[in-house]
Amino acid sequence: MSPWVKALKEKRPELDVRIYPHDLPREEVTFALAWNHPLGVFKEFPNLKSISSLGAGVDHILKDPDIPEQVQITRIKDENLTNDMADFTMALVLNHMRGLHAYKAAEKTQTWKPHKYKRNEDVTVGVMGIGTLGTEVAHRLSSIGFKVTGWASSAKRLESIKVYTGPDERDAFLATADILICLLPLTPETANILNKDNLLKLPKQAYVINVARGEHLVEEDLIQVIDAGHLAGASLDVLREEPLPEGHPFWTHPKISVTPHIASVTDPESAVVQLLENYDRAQSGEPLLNLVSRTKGY
Ligand code: OXD
Repeated sequence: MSPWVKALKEKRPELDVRIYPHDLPREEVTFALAWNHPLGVFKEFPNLKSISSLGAGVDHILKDPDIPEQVQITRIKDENLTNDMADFTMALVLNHMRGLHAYKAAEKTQTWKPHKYKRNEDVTVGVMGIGTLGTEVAHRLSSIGFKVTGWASSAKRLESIKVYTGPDERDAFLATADILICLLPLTPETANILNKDNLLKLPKQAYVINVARGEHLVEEDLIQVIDAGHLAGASLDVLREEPLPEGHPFWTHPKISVTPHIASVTDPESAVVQLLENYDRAQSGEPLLNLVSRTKGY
């Protein structure tokens, strides 16, 4: 049984849960849960009220042009998801700060060579995307001594963190980020934002972490900018094509680390509580939790 069905049934045994496309009376379905669904399928469900993403992102739903206008879209906001993201980005930042990749590589040649390191307070981490996840990441890094800046599409206030706003302040933000963490939602405005022009606006020897979506990054540009010596390297948890294809240059690039989209994985047991709450709200016509704006794209 899928872990989602198991978790839903444990909390609400009487709920009729079906898995697409099997045994699914199309007109009876009012509430759908989705992750990378086959595009166009939602047209088949005339009484659908709501679709919930099974993760924090909704780009995989919004890219479907055939979702009827009245269908509401929600996403998961969950303490575990948020904490896991903050833990993972801190691990990547600290790994980079102390050069652990380089020591791992040095084991191959049995080389004992200490490197100098910087202290947290001498480094600025720029967080791109100050939503639920970005806010927690920014606060956590600030709590362990980093200077932290943020960039968001609309004005945001965070205690002791300067948040730059919109396209006009993007260059100024990029210039602050010794380590850049991308946590943006994927929208037409943010796709390919990690391109050569913007990567070159980061300080020399900056480090890039992408835990948002592969489509934010122009892959060839990243390699060029690292190989030209402008960037120190990158950690990528999300890729344009997942799994990353065999033979892709990222696998063997000495300054690029790849992880298989595991920064923060939704835990069905904790997430089903809000899914069931939204299911009840959708049935009774009440406003849904964690609703997404289809125009904004997040
Ligand atoms: C998400 C993800 O959106 O895991 O939750 O990428």
